[in-house]
Amino acid sequence: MAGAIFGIALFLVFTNDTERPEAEEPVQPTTSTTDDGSEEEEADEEMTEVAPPAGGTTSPEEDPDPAPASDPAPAPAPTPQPTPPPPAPQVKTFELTGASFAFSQSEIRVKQGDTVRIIFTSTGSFHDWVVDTFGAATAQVSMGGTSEVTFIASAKGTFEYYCSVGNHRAMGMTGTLIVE
Ligand SMILES: [Cu+2]
Repeated sequence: MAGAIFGIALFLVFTNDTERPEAEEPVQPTTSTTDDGSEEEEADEEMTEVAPPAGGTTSPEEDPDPAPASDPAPAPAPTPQPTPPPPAPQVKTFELTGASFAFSQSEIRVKQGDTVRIIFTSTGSFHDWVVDTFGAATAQVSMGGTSEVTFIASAKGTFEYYCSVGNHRAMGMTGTLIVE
């Protein structure tokens, strides 16, 4: 297709150059009157009309260039994603039971910032589960009862949890909460 167009353009250019002198020569000698002048104008118009198509093919190609140039401008939209924070805090659930006078689990280990959920069930008499530092305490429940408490382990360290009923703490109903 392009080859054909190019060929036509070449043909037009070639024919223009070659026909021009031939067309002018026969016309000029024979035409000295006003009537012939009009013929010359027609001949010139044909020449000029033929020429534009050759040049016309190049102008449309130049127009599209400015348009795409403006498109890339809005490209820098993507914003760099913030680097993900260190391991996201998790909810860590522990199910403990308490009897007289001990907890089923003597140590609980979590990471700082973790949300700690304690589900405490008494398998003995009246008991609860308490950590003073984080203000965490379940309700006091009797045998078979369950109570839970949720808190955030906001500080690192080793903390004692215990049963606050009677002298159960002194009787050894304690455990260790380790926040790393
Ligand atoms: Cu107790």
